[in-house]
Amino acid sequence: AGCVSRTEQQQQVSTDTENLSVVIRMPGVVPVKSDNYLCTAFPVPTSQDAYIVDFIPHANMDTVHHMILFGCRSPASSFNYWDCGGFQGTCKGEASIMYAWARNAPPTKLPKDVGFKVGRNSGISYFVLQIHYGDVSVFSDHHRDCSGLTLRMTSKPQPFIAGIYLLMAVDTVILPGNRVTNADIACNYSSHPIYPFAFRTHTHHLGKVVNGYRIRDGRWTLIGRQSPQLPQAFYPTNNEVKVENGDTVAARCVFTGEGRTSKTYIGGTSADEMCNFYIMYYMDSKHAVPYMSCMETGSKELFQHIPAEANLPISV
Ligand code: IYT
Ligand code: CU
Ligand code: CU
Repeated sequence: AGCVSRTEQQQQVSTDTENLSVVIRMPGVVPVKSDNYLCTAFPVPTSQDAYIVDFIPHANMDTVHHMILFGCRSPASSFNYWDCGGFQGTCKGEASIMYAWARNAPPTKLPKDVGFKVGRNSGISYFVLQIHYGDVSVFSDHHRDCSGLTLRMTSKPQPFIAGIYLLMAVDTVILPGNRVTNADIACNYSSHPIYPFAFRTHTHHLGKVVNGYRIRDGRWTLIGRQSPQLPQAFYPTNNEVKVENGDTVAARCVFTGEGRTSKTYIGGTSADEMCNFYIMYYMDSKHAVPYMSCMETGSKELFQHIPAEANLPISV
């Protein structure tokens, strides 16, 4: 869908001196196997600072399982497109996730006056679009796919900067047959206030539910909870939860080892697991920090107070 010539398709449409639209699409690809992950890169079209203020997906529901937009200094490959499911990956060095679209999930909207800052100063010189193609049998007619998205950008400084706080477990081991394994993550927050407005969960097949919280004076306030078996998009947060200096940010992933005959570790393949809770926030642009992460294991003492809902399943 949406395939036009390469020159036409990867276009920048200047609407006036301030506003710019960038169209990022797959260059007419034919996935060759089910669960193919393909990536394409696109340079940020300006060396000055620019702000992404809206994402408009162009994805074919029949073929695309999910797509993720990353920002980085340089892409993992200089080809038109490449297989980014395996060792090659998306970016050379650090990658930051800015947008996720998943089949059957509502699209994420940035709040008014909020933008993702890109451009050489921000360390984001390239966009890398990753598309997970699901069932490949729809390509038996060899048609080409040009799914992707349009970024609406402006050079006008935004009052608030969007950012991502990633909580991830690094040392979880799930024992075979074990009915419940919790992966607990927590970090003290010691920076300027952030205002979470969307969240995304990610595990592989063994994840049942993932919850994220702010803890203040011993009180746990839910930022978001979701089943990672539902489409892994960014969902709006349940409450307006401001996170500020002195708070703790925490997450729990609930896994089951049922159906496995050996230990499952954190890793990149679908036989491994991951435990991720992404918080998309905005922050006053005066002291914007666009990317933060937490990889500390939460203590037993802290997590004995986690609300019981954290272990309740979500129907899929
Ligand atoms: C080991 C793990 O949990 N990897 C996650 C989180 C992660 C994301 C990014 C780690 C790093 C990153 O630069 I961006 I280091 C992970 O790979 N998650 C996948 C995608 O890579 C985004 C996911 O779908 O959430
Ligand atoms: Cu997918
Ligand atoms: Cu993963």
